[in-house]
Amino acid sequence: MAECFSRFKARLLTQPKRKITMSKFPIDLGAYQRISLDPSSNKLTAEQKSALQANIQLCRDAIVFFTATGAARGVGGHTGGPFDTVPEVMILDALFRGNDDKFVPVFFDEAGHRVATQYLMSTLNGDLPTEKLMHYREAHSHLPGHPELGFTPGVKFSSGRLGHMWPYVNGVAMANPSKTLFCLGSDGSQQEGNDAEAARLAVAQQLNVKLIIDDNDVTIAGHPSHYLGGCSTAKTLEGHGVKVLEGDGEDLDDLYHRIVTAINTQGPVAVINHRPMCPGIKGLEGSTHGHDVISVKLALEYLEANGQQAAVEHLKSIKAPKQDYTFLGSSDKWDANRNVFGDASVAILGRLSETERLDKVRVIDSDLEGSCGLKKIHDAYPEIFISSGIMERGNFSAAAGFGMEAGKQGIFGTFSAFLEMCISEITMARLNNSNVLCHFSHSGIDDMADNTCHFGLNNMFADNGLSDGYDTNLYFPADPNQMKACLETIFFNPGLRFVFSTRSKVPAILDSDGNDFFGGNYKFVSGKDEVIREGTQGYVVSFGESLYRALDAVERLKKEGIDVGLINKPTLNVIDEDMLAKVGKSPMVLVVESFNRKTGLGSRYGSWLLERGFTPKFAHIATHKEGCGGLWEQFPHQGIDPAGIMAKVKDLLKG
Ligand SMILES: Cc1ncc(C[n+]2csc(CCOP(=O)(O)OP(=O)(O)O)c2C)c(N)n1
Repeated sequence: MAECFSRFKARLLTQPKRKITMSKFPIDLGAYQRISLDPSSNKLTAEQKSALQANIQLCRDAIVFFTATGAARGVGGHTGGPFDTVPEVMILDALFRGNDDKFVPVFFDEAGHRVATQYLMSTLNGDLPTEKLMHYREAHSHLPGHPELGFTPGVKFSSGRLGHMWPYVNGVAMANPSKTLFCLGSDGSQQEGNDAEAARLAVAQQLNVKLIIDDNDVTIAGHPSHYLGGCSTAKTLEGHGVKVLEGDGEDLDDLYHRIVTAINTQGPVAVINHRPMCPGIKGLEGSTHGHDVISVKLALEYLEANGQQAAVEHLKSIKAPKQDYTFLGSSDKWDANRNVFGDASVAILGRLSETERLDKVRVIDSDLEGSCGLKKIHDAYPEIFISSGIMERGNFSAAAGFGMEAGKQGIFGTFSAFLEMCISEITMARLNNSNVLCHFSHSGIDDMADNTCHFGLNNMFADNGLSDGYDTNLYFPADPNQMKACLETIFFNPGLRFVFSTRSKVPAILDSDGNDFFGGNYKFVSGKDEVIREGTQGYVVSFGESLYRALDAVERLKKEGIDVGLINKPTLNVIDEDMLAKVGKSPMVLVVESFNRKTGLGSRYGSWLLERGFTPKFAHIATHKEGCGGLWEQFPHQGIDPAGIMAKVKDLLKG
């Protein structure tokens, strides 16, 4: 860590300090008061307090403004979390100043979605040009939805998966035994089991880690006090032996007093700050909507009320970019498969009697019901739905336990990125012959301004059992019609079933006559691949949201006289021997996917061909590098858009 910090210092020294230019950023960040605070004094003077209050107002205005540029561009983001924690960040910044020997001066944050804090502080520290803030979450701006070390000037750590930072900071504390460290936390991140482990280690080792927890009783899908009734962050931490200092996060004197008390107390201390989400923002205070990016409308009202007219004008001038490419071979009807999963499940469950549903099915959410389609089931059949916390491992296992008996089904859903967290639980569920239908939305990289830590790349890890094990099937339907058909076939099958979808919408795939490929009497057959287009010069093999892009490439190649075909492989992990032979005997095979190039379909498809003696020209293109932020821009960035696919096919045919 020491080396890591000296690398940063070196970078800061070698980079010319950029002067904060106020010409473009419409809020005068030059007004920020660089005060120092001495932790040996536990009371703020009137001057210190008024400087802090001014800084808090300035930074809250700035956060509302520049996160709202994300709303205006359609790239989303988060306003409430970073807005809430401004008072504690301002105090820490003043404590860090002039106390290098006492602190590791990093605003480690468990809740990586509060990345606006990091960008703002990088700007105030002179590492990031101020006007860059107005490109928050924009593609190629290097300001992605979560902090990425080495990617954004001034950002000093990577974060974004809740409950992953405190355990890490414990280690940083071990590496810096003479210093005090801070870890910004939240009532959401504290729900992860990892934090319970981190608490025990910090207490046992008396690590000098100070947790500064924003307990605003808001996460994405609801209020923890409602859906996790009986749980208290403070009591949980006390139970682990952590000293807890609870109070009102908006009471500056008390907040300061508790922070310095924590500093002056040896060992781990949690400073728990109660406040409503988005205090003082009309229309958002106390609301779960405050978790997301503020709407442009509310931001304009807030900024106007605070006299930030120039910011208002700038916000009004932003136009959202649009993708205007026309994809050949697919319809102009687009839909979000993550919601289609919910609709199709509701339709299927509607065929059961209420008693049967209650007896046979349980759906367990992990605070993402609105994002991954489970909300549809919640709304239709609340009696079988459990709103649970941000506890993917435990929730998956609960779903698996419910599905232990033949004929019963656990249903589980979250983002694909967090499938990586559940691998061990998946193994144990398999060894217990569990029946679980999992929906992992936000797979791959499409529309992922959240960027690299939220990419759903390692989904093939779900198929981690032995060949003689209980059934595990992985499905990635290519369009809404196929999603519905897939669920009709597999919904009540025994074993573990993983269904993937993307954050983005997908168009309906068409046949050569322009009809819905998966419409009419189409029936989904588990384990069967499908010829989308025939070809004589070889095949592109693809699935999910990459299929319509590959189809566009194939159609365009055909127009150029290159006759390649397209195969859809909706059951990702099961070999369709007939199709493999057909493809294997052709001159060329290119696997196209948004999964990790190291662990995706392409990483095994070549072995499957070779094992059977097939030796076509072979390549696989997939996600292979850190994301670029933004939305659809992620595909060309990884070279898996139609242009990238066409270029690779031509390359292969040449070689
Ligand atoms: C391991 C993990 N699970 C789920 C998510 C998705 N997620 C992002 S923020 C969030 C809710 C966070 O609530 P909290 O940390 O209290 O933040 P606040 O709403 O106060 O901003 C969830 C579920 C995630 N980032 N990481």
